[in-house]
Amino acid sequence: MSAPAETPERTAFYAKIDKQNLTPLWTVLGALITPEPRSACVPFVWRFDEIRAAMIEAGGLITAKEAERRVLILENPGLRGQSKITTSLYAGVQLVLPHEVAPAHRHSQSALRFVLEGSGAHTSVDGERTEMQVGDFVITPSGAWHDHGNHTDKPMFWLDGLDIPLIQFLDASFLEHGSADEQTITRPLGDAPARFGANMLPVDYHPAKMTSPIFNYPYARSREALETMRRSQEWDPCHGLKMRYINPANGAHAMPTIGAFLQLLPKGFATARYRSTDATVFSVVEGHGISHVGDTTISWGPKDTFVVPSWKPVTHEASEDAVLFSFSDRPVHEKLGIWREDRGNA
Ligand code: GTQ
Repeated sequence: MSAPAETPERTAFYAKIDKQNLTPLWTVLGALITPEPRSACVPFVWRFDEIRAAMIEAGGLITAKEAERRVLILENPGLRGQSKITTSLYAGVQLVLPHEVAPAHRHSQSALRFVLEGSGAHTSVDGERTEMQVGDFVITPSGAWHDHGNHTDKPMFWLDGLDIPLIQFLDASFLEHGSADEQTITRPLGDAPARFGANMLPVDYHPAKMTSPIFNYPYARSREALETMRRSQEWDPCHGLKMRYINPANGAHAMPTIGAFLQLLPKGFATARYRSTDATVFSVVEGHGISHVGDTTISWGPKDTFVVPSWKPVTHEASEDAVLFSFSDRPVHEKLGIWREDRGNA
């Protein structure tokens, strides 16, 4: 449906009411309410070796402390200048060099980290530290104090995913800086996984937050789960073997605004055409392959990041055993009752 034709009388009327901050719906309705999602977000891949080289250069230009967070934002080519990887989500690659600290702060935005390179650097969340390994999925809840540090002798790189654009859209951003660079540690290493990650909960535990009390989901455990499950040879045509990271207290997504997933595609597996309303960011953990996203073909390998916009049909083909981490705003769609998927004929 095209907009009604312009006539001299209509044009004059639009100009007159414009001064009253009024505008006719019928000229914009087709762009406002579309038959299906029409996103400005485009399919794209960032290669880790290129990001890494730029990050090392950034490491020579600014310290983590001066930058607060030394991050290069992965900006979607269709959304340049907006600090967005999808319409609702932000992603960046963060570098913490040996003996650096990224100082303590807290904000209303929820954050995830997915570790790309390095071993043993830490993040502290509300008084508890966790040491990070490649493939670990680490979260900082909305409102939680967090600082990052690296006591190892190697640089540490991770992918950050935050709901910055969503919180910006809602005009709900709050930020506070800590009184010291590093927050006081009040709980021993491993406390949260013991309390909440052993298929038990403290008997009188009542969740105080919508975010999972687990803040590190170690790759070793998640990977082992996939490896054990593959023996059953029960493959989903669209996803291979795909798992969802959960809040163990209620089975919901680990965070209220961002869902995260880990999937295994065995060598030679080609997924069936799939689309969903939640634009999704993928981080390749293991293996090489290609994905067709709409009309775009993306080839990928370990540590590359690629994006699938809302409602763009996607297929993945793994040329060797592949593991993909991904995150999206799916929990928001689900809570609003607007999440849709299309599994084609699968
Ligand atoms: O580590 O707290 O990539 O506050 C952007 C904003 C990371 C962080 C980002 C942040 C952080």
